[in-house]
Amino acid sequence: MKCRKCSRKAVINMRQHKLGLCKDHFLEWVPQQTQRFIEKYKMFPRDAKVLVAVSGGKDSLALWDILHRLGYSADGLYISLGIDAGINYSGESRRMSENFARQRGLQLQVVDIQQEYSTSIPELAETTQRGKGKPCSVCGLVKRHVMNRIALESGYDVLVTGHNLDDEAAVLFGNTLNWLSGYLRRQGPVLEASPGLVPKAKPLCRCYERELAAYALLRGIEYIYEECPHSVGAKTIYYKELLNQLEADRPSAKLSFYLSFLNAKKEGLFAQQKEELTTELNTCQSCGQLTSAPGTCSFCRLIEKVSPDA
Ligand code: Q46
Ligand code: ZN
Ligand code: ZN
Repeated sequence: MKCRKCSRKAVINMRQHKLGLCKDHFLEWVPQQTQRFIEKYKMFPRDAKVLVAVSGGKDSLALWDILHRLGYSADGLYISLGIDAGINYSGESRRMSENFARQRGLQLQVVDIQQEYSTSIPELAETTQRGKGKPCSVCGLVKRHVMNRIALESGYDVLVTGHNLDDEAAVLFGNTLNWLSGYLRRQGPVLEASPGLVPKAKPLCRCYERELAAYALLRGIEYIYEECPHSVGAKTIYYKELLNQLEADRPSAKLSFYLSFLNAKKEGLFAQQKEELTTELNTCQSCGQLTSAPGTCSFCRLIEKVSPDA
């Protein structure tokens, strides 16, 4: 197959776009596409101070690389969760993130949960029983809290994450199967700012995972190949497999599923649903972030359970 733009040999055939590209044109095309989506979904302006949530995996490092190449002021935030599970997952992913930043002269902030809060995600999950031993529920809560805290403290305009189309389509599939209208209403490329919360954006939400893996490889980005060991058995992985089967028979099925959803939302699906009341917000007595709970926020209550003196 030949490159659509220069007739050299294509390194990637993207059946979903009916497009084959050579290495140089593919590495040009991915950032161009990302820039197009940033503008189309009004994610953030050219001069925004951007904080990239970095996990050491291909998607978040590719996103940081792309934003850097596009000329954005983008710093990284890595949260060390204390997950080992026999493969030193947190240690390795931190090393990949730090190497990436060092090699490119980029700023990376590291928040080590063990150091800051004298606990780890597995310990929090075990002690609090939240999520019945599965740490993903506490992990999500901790990450959201820390990301928002750092973004607010350091004056970032937007927090971006490396969620790709496969992630978004799988989450959408799960939300639709169960008609979780509250989640469906909030799902999208942008989560706008609300009192006490920095806006969030997903600039790669229309990029296939396969395209990002190819981008990372061709750009020579070193990343951690292993997924978090706790993701094994997650429903989203099962949904991804199902959607991959569908995509194999019908190229671009994932993309049209996601785009049709965004269009339906734009045309007013869920418009009747009332916004959750956000007026009753209190300042957490412990950390100062805004919370709908009286007294302390759910993050601080979680930490208090394992280290009452923290
Ligand atoms: S890091 Fe955390 Fe994920 Fe690992 S413990 Fe679950 S939520 S799977 S994105
Ligand atoms: Zn070419
Ligand atoms: Zn708090």
